[in-house]
Amino acid sequence: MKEVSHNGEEMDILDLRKGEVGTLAYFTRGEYNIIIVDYSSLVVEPCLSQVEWSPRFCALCIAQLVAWLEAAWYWSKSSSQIEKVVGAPPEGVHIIGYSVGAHIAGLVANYVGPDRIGRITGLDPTIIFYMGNNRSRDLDPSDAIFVDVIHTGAGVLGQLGPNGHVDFYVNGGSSQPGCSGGIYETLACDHQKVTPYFIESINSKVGFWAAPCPNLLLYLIGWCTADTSKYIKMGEDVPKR
Ligand SMILES: [Ca+2]
Repeated sequence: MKEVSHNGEEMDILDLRKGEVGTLAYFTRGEYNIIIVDYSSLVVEPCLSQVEWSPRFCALCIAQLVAWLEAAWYWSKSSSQIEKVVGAPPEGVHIIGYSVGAHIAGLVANYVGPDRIGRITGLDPTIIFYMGNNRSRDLDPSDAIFVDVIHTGAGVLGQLGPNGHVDFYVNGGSSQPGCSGGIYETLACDHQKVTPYFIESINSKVGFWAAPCPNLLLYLIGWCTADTSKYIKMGEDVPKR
């Protein structure tokens, strides 16, 4: 069960259109139940003041959906009248959120019951509205059994992190190749690049291989080399431990 949360803004990669691109990628891979959460009506530009409360509202609605799926799952398992199990337990749910949506995925944890969400994938969690040490306000490792995060605009439009059990910093995490133009366009491009990276990881035959690095400085000066045995895949097929 995949749930995709997105801003719904035309400029954002994981808008409804891109959510559909991701959905098609999954369907090429296999059978999934995918639910796209569109909360664009809660954050209509330029009135971004709603962002103070709308992520919590959206997270509450997603938590209700998770509870409904769990109830349906228990009911169908115990019913002699139902041949096929429907719904899903919380540990079978994978929430994927981009930018503000990454934090919404984390906020869902504040409203679900004792059974935690199976997996949350945070795509460059935004820095704009979530700063501070109160991790109930943003995405952190306690929000799901497994939290993986990809950073492409870290420290600029995205949070520095770490936000998950594993955090990937693509090309150092802050600046991506192919992003140029004015300062705003470049920064937005870095932030948005995360979604095509993740979508490509769903069906990539070669995968995005990542190596551990102690810090950004060592990476930048080229001193970050790791044994190939320590490489892991980023994205959909990230190892869950
Ligand atoms: Ca949290």
